[in-house]
Amino acid sequence: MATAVELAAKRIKTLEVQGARNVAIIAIKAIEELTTKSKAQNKNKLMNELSKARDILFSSRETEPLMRNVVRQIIHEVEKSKEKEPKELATLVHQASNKFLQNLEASKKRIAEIGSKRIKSSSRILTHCHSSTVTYMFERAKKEGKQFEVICTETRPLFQGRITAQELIASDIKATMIVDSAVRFFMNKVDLVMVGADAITSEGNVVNKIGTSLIALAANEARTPFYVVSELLKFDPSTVYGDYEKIEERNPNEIWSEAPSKIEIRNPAFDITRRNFIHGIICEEGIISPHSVLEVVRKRYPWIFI
Ligand code: RUB
Repeated sequence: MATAVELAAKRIKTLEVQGARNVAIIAIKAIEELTTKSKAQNKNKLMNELSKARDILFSSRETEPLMRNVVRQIIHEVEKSKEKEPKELATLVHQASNKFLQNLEASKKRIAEIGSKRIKSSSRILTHCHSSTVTYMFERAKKEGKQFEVICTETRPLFQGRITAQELIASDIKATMIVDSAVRFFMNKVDLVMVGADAITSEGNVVNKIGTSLIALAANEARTPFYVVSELLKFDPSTVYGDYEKIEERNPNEIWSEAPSKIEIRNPAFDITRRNFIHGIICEEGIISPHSVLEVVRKRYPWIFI
């Protein structure tokens, strides 16, 4: 029978659970379940189980630094603890997981509070893909009584834009769906672009759903402000030490399932938007310049660099 960790990894891989926050949350819960159900007799055995779980979760999707940061930190806390009893260590994991879940929730609220100030009643905003952080911010602005409008891209090949559109109409926010290639057509008709993030690099570049960088170029050309709405825990510390953020390449079937065999299909899931095209990163520390991101992360989350 599949373990909680294997099940979580499968749900992440198949995109049943998507978006960096949701991926991190399900991974945290799976690690917690593993330790509470573990039959490990000693700390060494528990550590083995945890490192296997980490490998399974990390290989489910490549471009998920938020998940990696929190899972790594929870395991690190177990490792450095003087406690030897697996039961006590499970309690420690439970506490650490809860702390992370609460922090993620608090960041989401703070980001919504800050970001919604950039949304006016008359605003028309373009977004791409489905970011739970972005839609939560829109819901907050709506609750504040603002009558704005959101243009959602379909987000081929897997149409996550439909999830965004459905969530928006459920919150009574006016939503318009467009194909991805219509972005330039609408760029002069929107006041702002607001997108989520999967990863933030040490240079302040942002990795998000494929197509985001093209949208940023179009926004730049049309002089439309382009904001990234994201927790700072999506920062990837390995980029400080020279690594490039890995870009997940998905199954070609998602693009064309019955394609002629001679055609090569490429299906990168994410792309990189250069910091020069980003007006600001709306995060739990405020609206910051992408240039200052490393400094802000060092202050707020020093443990991320372990
Ligand atoms: C989702 C995506 C989202 C970010 C941010 O891609 O690119 O914009 O993950 O989402 P996928 P959130 O559907 O391939 O996971 O704000 O929810 O973390």
